[in-house]
Amino acid sequence: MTDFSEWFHNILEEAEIIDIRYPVKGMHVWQPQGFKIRKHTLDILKNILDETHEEVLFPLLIPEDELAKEAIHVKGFEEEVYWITHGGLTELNKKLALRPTSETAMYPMFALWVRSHNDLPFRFYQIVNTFRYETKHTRPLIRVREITTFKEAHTVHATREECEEQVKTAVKIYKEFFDMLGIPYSVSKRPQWDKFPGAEYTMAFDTILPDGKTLQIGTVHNLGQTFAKTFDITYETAEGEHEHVYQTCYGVSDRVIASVIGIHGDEKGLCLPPAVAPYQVVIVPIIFKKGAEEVLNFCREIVYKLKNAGLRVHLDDRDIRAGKKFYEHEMRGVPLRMEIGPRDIENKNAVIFRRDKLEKETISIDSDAFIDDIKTLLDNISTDMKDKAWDSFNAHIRSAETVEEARTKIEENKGIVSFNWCGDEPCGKELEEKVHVDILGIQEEDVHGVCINCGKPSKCKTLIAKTY
Ligand code: P5A
Ligand code: ZN
Repeated sequence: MTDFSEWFHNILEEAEIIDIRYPVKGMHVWQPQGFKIRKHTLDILKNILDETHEEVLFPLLIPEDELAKEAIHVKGFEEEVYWITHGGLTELNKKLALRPTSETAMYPMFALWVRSHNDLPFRFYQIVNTFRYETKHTRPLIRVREITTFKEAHTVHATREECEEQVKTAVKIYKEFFDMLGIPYSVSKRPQWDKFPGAEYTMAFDTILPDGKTLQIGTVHNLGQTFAKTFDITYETAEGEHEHVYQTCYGVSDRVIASVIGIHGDEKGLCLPPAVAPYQVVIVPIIFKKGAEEVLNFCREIVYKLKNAGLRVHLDDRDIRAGKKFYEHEMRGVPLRMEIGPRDIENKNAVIFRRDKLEKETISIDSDAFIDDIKTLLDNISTDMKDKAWDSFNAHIRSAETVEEARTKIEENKGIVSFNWCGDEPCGKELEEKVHVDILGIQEEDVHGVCINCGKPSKCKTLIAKTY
């Protein structure tokens, strides 16, 4: 992949995922293929969340005074908020914000809902669109002004310990989610100057795209009692006293889908993990004039059996050349293709093509055992794709002993470089300037060494990268 950006734009168009021609900057159209990938991705996430969270749906509009209540939060978002000022021709006496995220929509309601310690903890989530007037270069799915797939979770707890525990749980949840998609990640604590506005601290997931730049694909924030105090969210303890709650929130976006596309794709186009592929198996009948109907009927039977086994299967019986079909399904990233012709039926075989390895093999379809073989193959594809992605990710993480070494390593092949850093803000900002990178965050605390920039004792291992 010589130019990732170009590849990414082309594949979104060719595979009919997103149409970027919508005439508002940073806002795009999900096409049917893209929508299916999105749906399967969300289903995975919802399955995990539904075990411990409840889904809710809040309004899109937030009154100005609520948004403005939490000073640090509003300051962080002031340049990114879209405002509604009119209803028809009438100027509104209270402006309404399009949610950039939903803390200030939800928390006034939480204040009404939380009563006693018996109500806690709360764990809610919603999947909605949010709006951010991004001023940096917009890119489909990666930096958009309408985030169409914003999964935000918000939790409320009685104690600081429980809140802290929830941050860890949320990190586990996202690890499980990304693992199912085969997306590699690093988890680090963002520096104080880069945390979510209003949070005590932010844990962030970053992945590496094929051009070596990192993309923040998810964040988990410990909000402490900041919002609880602002919105007066209190509960009555067992002893009848009123205490402020502790909160967390965590979110992922369209960027997850961008990562699935970008990380697994290759020169032939998409390569989708079976978990999110619209079709996991496509069957291409190899038809000659004689015996066409027999082949088709045989294929229909195979489709029926695989569908019954819970797989997403499609019979491509269009009247076009098989080669054209192969090209198209490869480009669209279908994990497995089965080719069945008269010969195969005779020999009770099928030719199987694995999209990830671009390899063909022959399997027996003599008995229904082939159904389990297909399932095993799909599992192997998932595992192999994940391993390949992690190998590439790990190859892009290197350590440095000096600032010069960090700079060289970043310039040579981007990725992530780690080193000892004192943790002080002025030193960190100087480092960012010197190496032309961003500090992603702190990975291990209690590291004993010296800061590679200022020589002071170093308290932590830090990750830097060129970021999206
Ligand atoms: C957590 C959920 C929040 O908004 N409030 C509720 C918290 N955090 S965040 O870090 O600001 O955003 C969560 C994730 O959304 C992605 N993201 C974006 N994706 C596409 N386009 C954008 N303009 C955009 N902005 C943020 C990031 O992955 C981020 O981690
Ligand atoms: Zn330092």
